[in-house]
Amino acid sequence: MPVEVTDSRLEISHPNGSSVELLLYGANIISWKAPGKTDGAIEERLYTSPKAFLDGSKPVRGGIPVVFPFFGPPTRPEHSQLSQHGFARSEVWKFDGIVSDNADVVSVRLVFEPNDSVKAKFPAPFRLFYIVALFAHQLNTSLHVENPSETQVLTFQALLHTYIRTEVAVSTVTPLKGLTYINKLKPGLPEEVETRDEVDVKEPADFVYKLAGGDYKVVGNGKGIHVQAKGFKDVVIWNPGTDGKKMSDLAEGGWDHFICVEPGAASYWIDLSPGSTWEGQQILTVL
Ligand code: TA6
Repeated sequence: MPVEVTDSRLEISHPNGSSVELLLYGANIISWKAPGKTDGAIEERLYTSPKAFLDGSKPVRGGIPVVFPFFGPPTRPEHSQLSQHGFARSEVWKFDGIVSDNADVVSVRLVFEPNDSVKAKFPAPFRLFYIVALFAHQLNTSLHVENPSETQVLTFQALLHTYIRTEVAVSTVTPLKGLTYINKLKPGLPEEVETRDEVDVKEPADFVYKLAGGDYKVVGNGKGIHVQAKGFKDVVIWNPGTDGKKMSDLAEGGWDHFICVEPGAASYWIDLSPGSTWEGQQILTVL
């Protein structure tokens, strides 16, 4: 069966053996297994901490968390009752059907409409759709934000907080040289310009690159993932390093095995006019 649906998860299988495992909680992809283009060995391409909470009690430490309606800690009064990175990653989404099922791609759609709990803390009307499309060597995830209001503008941020599995000691992200970035580890300092041809995260990193171009490669030991983004102007590069010891849901040394490459609207806000829909897409391809 290309798509197995249980009360809490979706399992998507591609004819070539690739697979995706997704929790309805947060529409959080927790696993993407795909073959390399040369050796054909099917490997896990994302990092989900072995200590991640997968029971819906806490946002998942890993995979591809969906961030909406804002990135980072709440900074606006209308978000004062919400937690870091908003609620999309910690609410239960609904399976909304299979979009395609053929030899090339198996894709599904999920939907989230505000429940009473969300409405109480975030009264603006909205609807979210999330399309997950599994190809032979590629995983596309697309977030659609609908503004059903006839009068109100919907203002939000959105980001896909992707944990790319890779060995930090030998991995880099390119191309980021020349981009302006906010160093979140040095709050209050002016923005900086990236001077490195290749960015590594051997030291803790929490960088919001602005107007980043939407085409990145994470490579280590000759293997890696091509990350393309559409609709998301920024990209966040994060790894806590040994500060990860303070995170109860990040396994010891887990920080050595991922780089978060997060296409997003992180440094700017989107104003979605009444009756409109916005889309942000991430395309992950095995190199
Ligand atoms: O995307 C980077 C970041 O904003 C970091 O500042 C760090 O907080 C990370 O997200 C993880 O956030 P979380 O709420 O999942 O612990």
